[in-house]
Amino acid sequence: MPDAMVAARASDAARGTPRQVDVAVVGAGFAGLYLLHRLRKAGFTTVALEEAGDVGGTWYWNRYPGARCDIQTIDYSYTFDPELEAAWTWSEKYATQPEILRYLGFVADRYELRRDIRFGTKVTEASWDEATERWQITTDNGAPVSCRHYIMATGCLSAPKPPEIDGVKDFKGEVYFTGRWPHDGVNLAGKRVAVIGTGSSGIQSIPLIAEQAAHLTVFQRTPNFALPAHNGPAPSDRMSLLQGDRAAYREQARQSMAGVPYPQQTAVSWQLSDAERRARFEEAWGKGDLVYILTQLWADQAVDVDGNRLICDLIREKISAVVKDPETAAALMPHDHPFGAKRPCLDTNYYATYNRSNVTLVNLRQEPIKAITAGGITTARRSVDVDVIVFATGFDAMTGAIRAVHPITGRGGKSLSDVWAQGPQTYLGLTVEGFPNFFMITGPGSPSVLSNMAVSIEQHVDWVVDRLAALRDAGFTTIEPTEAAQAGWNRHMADCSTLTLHRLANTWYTGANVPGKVQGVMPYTGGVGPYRSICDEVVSRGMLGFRLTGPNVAAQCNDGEAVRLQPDVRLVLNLLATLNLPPIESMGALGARAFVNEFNKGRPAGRPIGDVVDGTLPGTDGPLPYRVYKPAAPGPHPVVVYFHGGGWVLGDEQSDDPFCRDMVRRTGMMFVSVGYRHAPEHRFPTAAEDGYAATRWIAEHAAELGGKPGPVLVAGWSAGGNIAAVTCQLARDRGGPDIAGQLLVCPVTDCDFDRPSYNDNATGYFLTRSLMDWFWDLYCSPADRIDPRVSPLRGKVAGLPPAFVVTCEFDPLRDEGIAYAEAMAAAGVPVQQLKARGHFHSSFTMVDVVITGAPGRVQMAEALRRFAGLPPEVSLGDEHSHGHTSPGHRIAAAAS
Ligand code: NA7
Repeated sequence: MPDAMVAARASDAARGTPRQVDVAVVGAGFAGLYLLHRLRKAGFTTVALEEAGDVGGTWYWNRYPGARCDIQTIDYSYTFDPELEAAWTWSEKYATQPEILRYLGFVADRYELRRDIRFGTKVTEASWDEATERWQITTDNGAPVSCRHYIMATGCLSAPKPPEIDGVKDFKGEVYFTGRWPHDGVNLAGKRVAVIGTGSSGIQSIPLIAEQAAHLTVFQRTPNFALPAHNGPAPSDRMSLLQGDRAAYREQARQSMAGVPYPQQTAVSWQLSDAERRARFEEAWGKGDLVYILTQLWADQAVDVDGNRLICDLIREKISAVVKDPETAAALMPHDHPFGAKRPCLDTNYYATYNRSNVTLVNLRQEPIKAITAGGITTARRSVDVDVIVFATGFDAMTGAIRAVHPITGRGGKSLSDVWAQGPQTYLGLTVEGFPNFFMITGPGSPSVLSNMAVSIEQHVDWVVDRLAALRDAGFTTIEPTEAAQAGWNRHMADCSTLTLHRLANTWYTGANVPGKVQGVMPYTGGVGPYRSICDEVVSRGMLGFRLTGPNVAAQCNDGEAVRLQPDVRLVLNLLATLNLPPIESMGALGARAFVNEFNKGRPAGRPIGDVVDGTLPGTDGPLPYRVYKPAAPGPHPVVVYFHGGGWVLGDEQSDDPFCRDMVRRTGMMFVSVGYRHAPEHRFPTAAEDGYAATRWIAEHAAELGGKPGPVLVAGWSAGGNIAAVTCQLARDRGGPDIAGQLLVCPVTDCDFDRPSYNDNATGYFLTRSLMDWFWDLYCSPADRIDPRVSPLRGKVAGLPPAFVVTCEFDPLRDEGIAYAEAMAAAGVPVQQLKARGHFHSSFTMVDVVITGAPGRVQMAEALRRFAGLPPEVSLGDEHSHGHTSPGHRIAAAAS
């Protein structure tokens, strides 16, 4: 039939009577198939619109040689039906594309899903009709569809990216895209082949193409980390875990960070010797498992550049051990991104392929492609004649399939492309404000591609279908997220993006692979388990952040943000809640001290620094212990006198060890942590007077301690912040010592419990109102509480050294810290404040756990250096070590 006739017939159909369904789904891959099954079981009428000729999604299109999954297949499977699990056995650890496609066909048959799928059908437009509260969908094949709910199950990597290279049309040979590989295969035997691109598709296909081709030339722009898959039967250790307790295995995957049941690593890299690290690495290398090597080496591997660099070095060693030509080996070694920040690959014989005489690597960093010509590819240095060009150049990921494929018009004629012009905005990665009854499975803002997709897909589908059923049962016909909820999710996304190193690489995760695309970390980096718990919490809090309406029911809108805490603070607090600890104040002072000591033992040691020296100094009534923390660089360094936290009752000169070490590394200054005496044995004003006496002694003996003579600085956290603040007032009033600046982190500044933060954060954030009550009772009689030596806010605040005051949103002490900063500023003291959003009282001292505290500590270090008259450089940790501007950071900055 001529094309024009087909088009005419299609457009006739498009004008026909719409087919009415409850739910229309786009896509019949992993997500679409499970959606159809669940929707049907929940009693909804449905249709799935699928461009391809059969089910499979990604696995329908990506048929290039060597295409396989790279999550172990026993994990990359549906888990919703134990009978389905029993009915299917995978033949390999990593199944091939044909086997996965057979599996999806098997699933479609088993649940008779094909009858609700319209194949060969592309959606051409989708619009929300306000009057009928339905989506109107037109397609290029068959009648339009009218549906109450519209669900995109379009996958994250389904819109291939154009090659963006001049001259493709001039090429006279064969052209293939890995993502659109011909169904009946391609004969490459005896041909000169070019592969452009070395992502997963390139790395999987190159060894097999090299075996067939007369000559293969690989055009590599960015080298990638690849690990041997060691494919074969499913590993017996994983199989026995699965078979031993299938339900528990699956549940652990659902609660895990990446959707594969591996535990959280606790050992940090600097606690392990070189030999121990190498042994762990070799074990991981031998396993051939991406999720294992990405998560099981050491706790800081994915969050800290130093911990990550150790792995990069070890992988580069492996590359140079395999690839014989040193120049080729060097070109294959990634240096521009942390391991895991760009999607690493699993391979079979990838690096060894470059030892073949019929394979050439062209390093496009040294000789960019100038053009594709009739006969081949011309770079800045050579022309390569080829018969075939294979583009393994990737996808417009995450948003491409949703945004670019067809116009989606929501409420008030708003187009999704316009709404997302500055980057995707979603609530939970599932919904978009202004687009009622519209859902995305594994959309931007969901863990999707940073997880085992099978686990994320099941979670998303279950959540969406359960919600649709609940809405229907309650008489609601529309659901839409609110502006506040969506803005909150975007802030949370930006907070999460500071947790991991993904922001430090130019990848399809950030949109950097598509010229002109707005950049930012698109998948949710906070982990599968936490994400699931947030989705569940949204439901348990009355569909928080959604507006629900229906013709015969009152509209419902419980507006608010799903997560206001920093992601790691949320994890810490949830963990503490599950421990069900007795309140510290119920333990008595001795019991509380024993508890805190025990608690601190479980925390990793602080990072290595130059030197740590213990000593004692003469206090007013006898010796006081101190601990000196020295930077690695040769001194003398300015001296910071530090006072630990603990409510004047708990802690000692070692208890804020990780914080002191971190600050020493960042400031390049020397910290002297003082062991002042504690209540109830030594009540007010002992701690204050000890603090002042110690500061005076340390200032007088700075040189002996290895520090720089001259003014000192003071710093402290919590009750230690109180002592630091008081010390500054006493030093001003008692003729010295000279103090160049004060860093007050969540300080106690006043005895008044009436400020809002004491009520807002009275419980639930570890430091409670009742614990503060107890501390005050042990330290200070009611009559003494207004004394400025314990309530410095009640003292004279003029003439104090410049201050940096840190307060945390979810801290009972927040408002008194702010009040002290404001009072000092009003009195003419130079004051800078950091009001830390989403943080709690311990955020900045839990250095090893609350990763999102790092930028705050950078600011503290900058302030201390400024007070000491040092140039502003501080060690920032991760952000700048790779010389990247981070898209994630830009978003985070914009959101805060
Ligand atoms: P990827 O991972 O996006 O890889 C695409 C590759 O193509 C990558 O090496 C790109 O280099 C390269 N590329 C893209 N455009 C060009 C141009 N214009 N010139 C030269 N080289 C180019 O896609 P894949 O299909 O391999 O894998 C996608 C995902 O599927 C994978 O991550 C797994 O999750 C499964 P760049 O790195 O951008 O410099």
